[in-house]
Amino acid sequence: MKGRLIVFEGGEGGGKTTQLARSQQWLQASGWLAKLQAQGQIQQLITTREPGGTPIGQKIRHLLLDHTDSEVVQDRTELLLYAADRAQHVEAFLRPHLAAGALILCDRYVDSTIAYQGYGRGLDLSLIHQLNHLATHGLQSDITLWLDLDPAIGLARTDRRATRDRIEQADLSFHQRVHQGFMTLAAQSPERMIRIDANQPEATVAAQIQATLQQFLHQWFGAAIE
Ligand code: T5A
Repeated sequence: MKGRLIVFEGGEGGGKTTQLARSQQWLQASGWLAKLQAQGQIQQLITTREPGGTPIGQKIRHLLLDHTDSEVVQDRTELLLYAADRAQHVEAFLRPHLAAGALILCDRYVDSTIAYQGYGRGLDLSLIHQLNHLATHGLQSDITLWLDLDPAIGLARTDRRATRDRIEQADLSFHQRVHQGFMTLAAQSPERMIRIDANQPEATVAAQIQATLQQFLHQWFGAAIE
């Protein structure tokens, strides 16, 4: 049994968390999950996120996002903390579950570091690629769904919340550079990174994602499902 890793990516307020939950519900309600399990193709469906997919990662997440001290988190510190969170997540969570045959829905992965710390903060991209490799030991997603939304719209959505985390507080130009980063990544690897138009009603976005997932599930397990 070989698990699969499906990653949801995008800028702030793009709807990843909402759509990841909807995809989980759809996989259960549509019967796909039950079929794959009955055929011995998939062991279980699990969801996770970065940062914060492990107990150690939760502590790192707190340092990264809920940091309220007056001390400024330096850009390279931020980069190393995201890499440390990922190293723990990959070894302690993703790899064992994939080896056991899980279908994993993951909120953010390596592309976020390239977009936020590389394009957003302006840190050296080749250094980030090396760090991503160190943290993942080469573990790549099977597909990445990029929820593409104008950063101004995404930030307006997160503005409705009572508080904004440290990265959401960065100015619009930072988030525009992050968006540029995701656009570049999607253009470089269109077969791995699928663009989803996130500037539509929630149900329309969900339908687009379901159609994409359906296509990949057929590709991966098709013969056994027909
Ligand atoms: N980060 C992360 C890095 O800098 N480097 C890294 O390597 C990694 C891994 C993570 C932060 O860390 C940064 C990126 C982030 O800044 P987080 O709390 O996980 O922090 O934050 P986000 O992933 O950005 O989560 P958000 O909740 O801000 O955005 P989502 O998940 O994309 O959006 P969601 O689903 O919560 O929706 C936001 C709001 O919009 C509404 C929802 O109801 C919600 O109110 N909404 C819609 N409204 C209208 N139309 C739609 N289609 C809508 N879909 C959702």
